[in-house]
Amino acid sequence: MRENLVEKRSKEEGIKDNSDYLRGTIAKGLGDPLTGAIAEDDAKLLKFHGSYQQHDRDLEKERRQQKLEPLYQFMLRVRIAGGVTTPEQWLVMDELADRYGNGTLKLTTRQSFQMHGILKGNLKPTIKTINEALMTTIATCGDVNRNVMCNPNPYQSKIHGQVYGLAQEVSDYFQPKTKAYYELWLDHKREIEVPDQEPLYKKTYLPRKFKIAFCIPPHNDVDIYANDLGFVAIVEEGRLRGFNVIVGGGMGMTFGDDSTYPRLGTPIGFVAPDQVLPVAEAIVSIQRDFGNRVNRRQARFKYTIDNYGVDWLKNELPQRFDGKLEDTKPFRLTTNGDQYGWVRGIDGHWFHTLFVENGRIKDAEGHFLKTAIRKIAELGIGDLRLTGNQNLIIGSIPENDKSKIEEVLKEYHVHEKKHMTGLRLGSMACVALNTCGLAFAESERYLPSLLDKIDVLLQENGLEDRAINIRMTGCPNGCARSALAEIGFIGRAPGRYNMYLGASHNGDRLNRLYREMLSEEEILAELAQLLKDYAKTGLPSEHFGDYVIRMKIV
Ligand code: SRM
Ligand code: SF4
Repeated sequence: MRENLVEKRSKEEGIKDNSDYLRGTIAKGLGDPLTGAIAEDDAKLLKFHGSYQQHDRDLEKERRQQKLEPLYQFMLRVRIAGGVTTPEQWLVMDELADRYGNGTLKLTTRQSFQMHGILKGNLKPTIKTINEALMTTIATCGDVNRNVMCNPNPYQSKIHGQVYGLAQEVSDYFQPKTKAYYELWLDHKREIEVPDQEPLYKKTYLPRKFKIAFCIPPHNDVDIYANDLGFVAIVEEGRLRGFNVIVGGGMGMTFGDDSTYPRLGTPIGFVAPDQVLPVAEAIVSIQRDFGNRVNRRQARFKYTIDNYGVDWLKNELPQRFDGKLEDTKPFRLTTNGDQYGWVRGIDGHWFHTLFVENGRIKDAEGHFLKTAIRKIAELGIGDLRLTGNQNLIIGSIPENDKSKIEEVLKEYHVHEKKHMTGLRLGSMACVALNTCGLAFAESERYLPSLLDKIDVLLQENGLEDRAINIRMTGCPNGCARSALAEIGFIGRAPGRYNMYLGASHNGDRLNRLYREMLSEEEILAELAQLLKDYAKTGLPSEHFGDYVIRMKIV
């Protein structure tokens, strides 16, 4: 049976197998001056190094008319476990975005940085500089474990520090061991006498991407149920007892293919803190050995679990994990959004969560966010923390320096909470056009203007302060986790969206399809009625997602 599967395995499996531990012919392609691109197979391997080959989709037609190849450029993703960066690291990213990127930074839904628009010849100096600043791009993409998420705001308790430490440990542990990355980007000499080894991943790595997150109830700002593997901290009498283990979450689907679907993670038990790494390794190895290597659309861990069954997983686990999986412990999540404004941490330092529209750090007319954060980083105090909702926390600020931060934000007109509706503060959009090759419709560039119009409806109905999560993606891959939005939009075609309603406000229930292929006018007409009814018949503290379920609207 497995013999046959090897013969039928997907093209990507062959590419990984023959890549000499992720080297392929990337080095040769980078040096080819005749094209801005690299070879197709190498572009797949490049993902493991943290970069996607893209082209500017806005310029597609024009370039074709001019008989030029597409304007090839590269996106780089930078890995920071738990999203915590120093001011010095921020300044490096800020400068690189201007020097080699498109002058902006994207804070992603997994607490990473993305830079867009890097030309082939600039990839190496960019990656090198990132590494010199003690950050890395390795394994931010590709069939490996990705950036490990963790609640970045330590205001609640000491537990945050402990959990963050574990997230870092897990993130480091699951990085690939190949030396290809260091040779290609950091000029390390290849040591032929010390052959590469991937004790965990082996030569073909994982069947598909793998995502791990940690959350500390009651906050679910990492969307724990959207991950292949989630750890929910269980705190008793102020002490970290351990973690509930949740497996098989994922958001992606393909239109017209019912065998693909978003899936919430399933809790399978509880482990002590020192069992996190061993249980994670066992689970990753199960996915390595049983994940589908024939059909990439069925290769995520969620399908492995649904294919073999949760009971099978629980039986397989003890064969690879010596520790004890106890019964899942009760926990309560309240929200998957961020809490904005200043809060004081247990060490007396201050943390300011700032809304960053769709995670894009840029200067725009009347709103100089990029400059403001650079000025804050130049003060050299505290740290800068990326949240899983594409926002930024200006963290660890001593009491005496708080006013300095406020002055900079004011000077550069950075929007403050009071100017925004609860809906906008709960909004997220994926990148989509012009860089994402998979986008069917606009997302990041469109959602703000749609929200301007929805804001009017909210004001008409006195709902401007209600916290409602709204998320948009330009295709059904779900990068902004739109399946977990109380109001979700997924792009179908330019200017057309499917509308989904009814996810819970805390990220533990998926939404459902409400209408298909809506234009903006149709979206606003639907929302005008829904919001009017919600204002009239919604219960005082009832979340919009719960309301549409109670009223059987979906
Ligand atoms: Fe994603 C592919 C952007 C978080 C599910 N994602 C992509 C690519 C690389 C497009 C591509 O393959 O060519 C997008 C790059 C666009 C660009 O121009 O930058 C892209 N994904 C993003 C980011 C930047 C969205 C954002 O606006 O913040 C997020 C980067 C996270 C990070 O720092 O690592 C991002 N992607 C997610 C998430 C959310 C999460 O992980 O919590 C998901 C849903 C969860 C999941 O994995 O199930 C997600 N991205 C996908 C998928 C669908 C995977 C699937 O199982 O079907 C793809 C397509 C694929 O893998 O084939 C994809
Ligand atoms: Fe691109 Fe689709 Fe992800 Fe949006 S959801 S970034 S359109 S892959």
